[in-house]
Amino acid sequence: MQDLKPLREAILNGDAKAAHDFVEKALAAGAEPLPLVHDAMVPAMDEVGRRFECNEYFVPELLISARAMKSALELLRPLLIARGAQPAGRVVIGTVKGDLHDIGKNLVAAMLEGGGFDVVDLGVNVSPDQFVKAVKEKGANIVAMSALLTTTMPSMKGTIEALKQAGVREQVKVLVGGAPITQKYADEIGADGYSDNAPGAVSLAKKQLAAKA
Ligand code: B1M
Repeated sequence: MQDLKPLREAILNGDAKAAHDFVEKALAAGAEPLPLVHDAMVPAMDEVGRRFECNEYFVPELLISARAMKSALELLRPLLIARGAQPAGRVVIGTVKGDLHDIGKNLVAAMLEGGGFDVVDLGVNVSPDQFVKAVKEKGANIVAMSALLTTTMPSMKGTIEALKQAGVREQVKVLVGGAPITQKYADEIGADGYSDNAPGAVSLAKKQLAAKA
């Protein structure tokens, strides 16, 4: 069994090139993709999340670790799909209508991917109808919305209403986040969960799906 410590370290240190090179060489030497993900990369991202929660890591460290994870995953994704690996769930994510802030949303999307989720990123300025359409087309079981402006927060409520009207509200767990969002607001609009950070969003998504099963 290959020593996976350098891959774990590369992700913890946010070294995208080292992570990518390690995976490339490991695959060329005949390594199976799944253990690389499950035994090194996902635990490394879990550790990144833990360090973030105890203020050892901050947003810049999250961003570079997520980028390293992404660059290694790009090599692995087609192989995992070909081997029929089941994603943890399928998430449709976007920044709500009227809002163009995407740094936090991108971080959440990358961390969710790192956590084994299949992520459909709709980008920014996403209308309630676009969320509904994506849920139907992609068969998502999680909708994750981000808002950074107090003026765009109501679009989260609008999206939940649109999901209800389209008859798909029960199919999905709705998770919300972004600087002005609070647990109180999430409760008021009928969301299933709220997180104030990206690693927390991954734990929340896992918890919500486990509760649904
Ligand atoms: Co704007 N902006 N901005 N801005 N901007 C804020 C948000 C603001 C607080 C600045 C301020 O006034 N102090 C303010 C909002 C005030 C308010 O609504 N009360 C503001 C404003 C007013 C505006 C404009 C209106 C300015 C103007 O044009 N007059 C305009 C609006 C444009 C629009 O969206 N329609 C605007 C524009 C911009 C830029 C384009 C210049 C740029 C965005 C670039 C980009 O995103 N590509 C920008 C930026 C960079 C900011 C600040 C400085 C930083 C935001 C950021 O990226 N934070 C911001 C001030 C601030 O927040 N300190 C500000 C880092 C990021 C990692 O954190 O996004 O909070 P965050 O994400 C976190 C968590 O919130 C959580 O996890 C992430 C990682 O831990 N999270 C989720 C986020 N989404 C989640 C979803 C989940 C779960 C967790 O789902 C489950």
